[in-house]
Amino acid sequence: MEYIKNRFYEKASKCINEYNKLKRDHGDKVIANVTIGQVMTGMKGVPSLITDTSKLDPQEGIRFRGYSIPELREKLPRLNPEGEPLPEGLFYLLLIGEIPSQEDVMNLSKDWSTRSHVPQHVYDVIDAMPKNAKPMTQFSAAITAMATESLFQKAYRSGIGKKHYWDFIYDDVMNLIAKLPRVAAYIYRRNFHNGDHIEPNRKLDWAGNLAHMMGHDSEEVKRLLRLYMVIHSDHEGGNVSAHATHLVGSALSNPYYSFAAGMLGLAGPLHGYANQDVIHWIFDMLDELDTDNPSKEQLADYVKKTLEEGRVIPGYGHAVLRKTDPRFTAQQEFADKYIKNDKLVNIVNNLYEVVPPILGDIGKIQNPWPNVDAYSGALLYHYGIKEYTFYTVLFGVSRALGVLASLIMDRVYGLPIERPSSFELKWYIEKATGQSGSCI
Ligand code: CMX
Repeated sequence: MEYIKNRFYEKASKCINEYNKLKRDHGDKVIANVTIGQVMTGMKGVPSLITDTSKLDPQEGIRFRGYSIPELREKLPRLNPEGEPLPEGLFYLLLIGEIPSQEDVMNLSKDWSTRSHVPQHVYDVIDAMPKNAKPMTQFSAAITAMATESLFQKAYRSGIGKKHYWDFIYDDVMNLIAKLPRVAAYIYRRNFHNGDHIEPNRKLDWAGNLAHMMGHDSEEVKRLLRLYMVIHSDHEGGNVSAHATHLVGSALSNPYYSFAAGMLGLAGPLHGYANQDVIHWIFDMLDELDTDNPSKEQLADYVKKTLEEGRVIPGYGHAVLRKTDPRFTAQQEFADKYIKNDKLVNIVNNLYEVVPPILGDIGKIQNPWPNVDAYSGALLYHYGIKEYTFYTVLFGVSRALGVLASLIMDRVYGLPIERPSSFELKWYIEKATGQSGSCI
């Protein structure tokens, strides 16, 4: 599928010139000051990364190469007029910056299908782990084990020059993305369906095949997973999974290592683990209240109790967003259209009314509104994917599209190894007050 690679490089080579010119002519230009507060709140708002694939506006939410989620649902190619856009099209957009034609998307889908073979030793690595190893433990180990396939690693050892790195990274990325549904489905069937594995159907698209290999072959699940894979793919460069992938890639670690690092970050409760935590937290609540249909008053009391225990409300809040996440809204619209009278979906909708005012009243929480993770579990659960410890793996499969498209761009630009400065606490205290602190 060389024509996609060629089309990508034709566009990307213009960016290299602009990158080099900016570095050469404007390297001394000051673009921001950094406050102590920013250092102490996770470097929020410090411009320090180049990410072209998507941009997150605090009020409006994510735009992928300039397109909002509603625009993408309208413009990206799909298999039928009623369906959701194909993630292949979203990846093409992230990589090349153009809405692809139907033919481009079908070609990419075929390309990924031909690259999707997973070597036996990867399955052996998964099978060597105890069944109670968390799905994300198995997923990240499998991705690391696939590094034996890295073309970039081999080419680097053979002495290729820096300007050719992107070429091998590109093929590693395509191969890795192509294999992820098989790996994810393998873990799912191993853990939850007695290792009764299902072979891929080469005629299906990337997300459709994932649904098929998981054993959820209905059109409804395929449609849901296509939407899911599109909306979870990218959230600009500073989130933990994107930043970790980019950071590890800056050491020229191969894409398998880089992405495995990103997945280990996604597995954290403040990031992608929140999608399973939401369902876990709701089920704990239903157990405690001994009902499957809690009133809004009961929900409010349970939210307050969770906060009093010093815990976070999973699925709510965001480091950048200051409004309801449009990824939440896209899933709510999907539920409104296709799902009637589902108890879990109703609870998630009621929580949307109950939680924000309670979080808002606390004062310190910057964003009381729901994020993507507040809704996704209820949809998966409705369609029979009830094994919620697996949900973060699905997030991970999707996240590959964004962070790995960016990784190719990183090597196109030839970005250097990343190395911000660190100082002792007392250095900051001295900067702020002129006095030295008493900390060790
Ligand atoms: N429930 C309770 N407290 C919350 C909260 C929530 N949902 N969101 C933020 N807070 C608290 C923070 O823990 C912090 O408390 P301390 O000052 O005591 O440490 C305070 O409010 C200020 O935090 P913030 O500036 O509003 O938010 P951060 O940028 O620090 O954190 C996030 C953002 C997402 C980690 C946080 O909102 C959170 O923990 N949410 C719940 C977990 C979750 O849904 N994560 C998924 C995010 C989306 C994704 O990456 O998948």
